[in-house]
Amino acid sequence: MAKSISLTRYLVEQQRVDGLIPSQLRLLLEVVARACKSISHAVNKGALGGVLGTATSENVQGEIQKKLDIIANEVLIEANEWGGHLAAMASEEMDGIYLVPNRYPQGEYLLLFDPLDGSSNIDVNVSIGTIFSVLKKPDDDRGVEEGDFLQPGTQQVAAGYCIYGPQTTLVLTVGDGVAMFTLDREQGSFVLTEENIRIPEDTKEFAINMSNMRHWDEPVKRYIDECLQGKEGPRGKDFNMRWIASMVADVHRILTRGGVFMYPWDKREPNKPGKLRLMYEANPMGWLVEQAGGAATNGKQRIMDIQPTQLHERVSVILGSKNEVERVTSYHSTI
Ligand code: P6P
Repeated sequence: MAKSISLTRYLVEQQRVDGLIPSQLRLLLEVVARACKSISHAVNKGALGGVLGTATSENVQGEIQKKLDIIANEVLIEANEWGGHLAAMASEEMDGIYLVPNRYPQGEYLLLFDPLDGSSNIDVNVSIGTIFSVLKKPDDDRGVEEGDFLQPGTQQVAAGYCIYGPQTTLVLTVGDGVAMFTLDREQGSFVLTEENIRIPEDTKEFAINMSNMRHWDEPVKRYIDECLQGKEGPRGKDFNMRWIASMVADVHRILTRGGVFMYPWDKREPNKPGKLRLMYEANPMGWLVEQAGGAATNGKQRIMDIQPTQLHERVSVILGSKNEVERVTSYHSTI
């Protein structure tokens, strides 16, 4: 049996061979992975751990927080604030940025995360996950401010997610392809189980919340309608549909077997560009998908080229198999 490669060994070898992972970034990624192990443990306890259900608070998005949202956020903050690799953090669950306390050494990285994406699935035992993105802070001695986080996705130095499903799997890129690590609970370590992930450029599977159909813009309606026409329609093939309502789970499926995921702008809240968040959902997922040979746009431009103006800004998301994303995007340019 091939010798198993731990996340630690993988990162050390990436650091040694490619120099892609400076030691401080390697430390950061290992700390995030350990935090995800703790979150996985809490998630797996479910009702036995008294962690299901809602908390009494709302997050910056005005959404009622689940108990596990708050637990996951606290685990990530506590795990990362003392190591000296970070200057500050930002989370879907916190209004403003979190500066590393002065009692700890300041690092050169900024960590952004959605601590537990897919919260609506927590209480019904469906896969959820942690999404994270790493940026570098500006090279100056002044204190970090929120504006320092407002960098386009192309500036990410690492991105990934950890999915808490039948397996707990960490999926990571540092710009040299996508690797997957499955948690070996007996050893307590993440073990490399896939690397150089490639998304097929074509697909017969789309993921979208069909209940919003009447609210979509015409290009999205056209694309989905053509898929639904199947063999008899202009696509000349039948399509399958999936919607888990957990972006981490839908993206993991796409990284594993292809597909296109869409959460487009719709008329319900016309002033919002979309539902999903740019900085800690669309950018990290967009980079992972691109690193696996896929594409990620907001219907009009590459997601990772978007210049953020707000920490919690939202974006329309179309990502996955390259040829399908290009098709949907081309329909937007013909309106
Ligand atoms: P809807 C989860 O709340 C999330 O942010 C994504 O993970 C998911 O893709 C989407 O929202 C689901 O939204 O409107 O279908 O419940």
